Amino acid sequence: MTTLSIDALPFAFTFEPAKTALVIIDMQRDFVEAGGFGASLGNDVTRLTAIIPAVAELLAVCRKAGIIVIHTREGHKPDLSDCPPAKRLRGAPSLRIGDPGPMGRVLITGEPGNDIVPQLAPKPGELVIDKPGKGAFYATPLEQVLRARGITHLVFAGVTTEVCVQTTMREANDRGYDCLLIEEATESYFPEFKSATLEMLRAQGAIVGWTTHLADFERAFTQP
Ligand code: TIU
Repeated sequence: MTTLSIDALPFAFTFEPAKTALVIIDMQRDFVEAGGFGASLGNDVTRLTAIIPAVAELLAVCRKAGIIVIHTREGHKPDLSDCPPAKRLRGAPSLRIGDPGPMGRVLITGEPGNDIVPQLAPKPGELVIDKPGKGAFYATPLEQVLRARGITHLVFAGVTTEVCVQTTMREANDRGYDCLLIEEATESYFPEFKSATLEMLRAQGAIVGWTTHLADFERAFTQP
């Protein structure tokens, strides 16, 4: 049994790689490319596109270490039966969920925009969880999958920090998982929301979880 310790905030994050999963949240074209759902809400997607190399590096480290990799995708069925009208009708986006856009129907499973970006494409054997909500535990088999594999610790990356990443970390925390978020591998359309989220997650003695830097995470695997 190997136990590793990572320099993290608010204190060291200790975990067994064999009982740990990497969860990459919603690194989909719909959020990180122009013409998708994120852009339709009025956001500048360039901040999110910029983290793809860091997420790819984290993914490579975890794959090499044999850590289970789980990818999530936010999206809805083509008939929108799993999309609450409150979600589709809220606000005044340039395109609503299900409308045809430059990358196919917005936020619909199976459409080009719903794909994970090619740089982070899942490998055979990696789990892909399609989710209708912001949290990856809501209306998905994620908890069952983690329990079946004996996972106790989760490493998080993806977008957006304060929406789907934070929601999923809170859901995971309430289910008893120790959660670590990699700072360079997550991003928000709003820099101030990212920094506030990092602070609130780790405040009060890791009330929701831990944060660390990609370099510190990598060091744990290279140190003798
Ligand atoms: N809008 C926004 O910041 N995020 C989302 O709608 N979904 C995710 O965070 N994946």
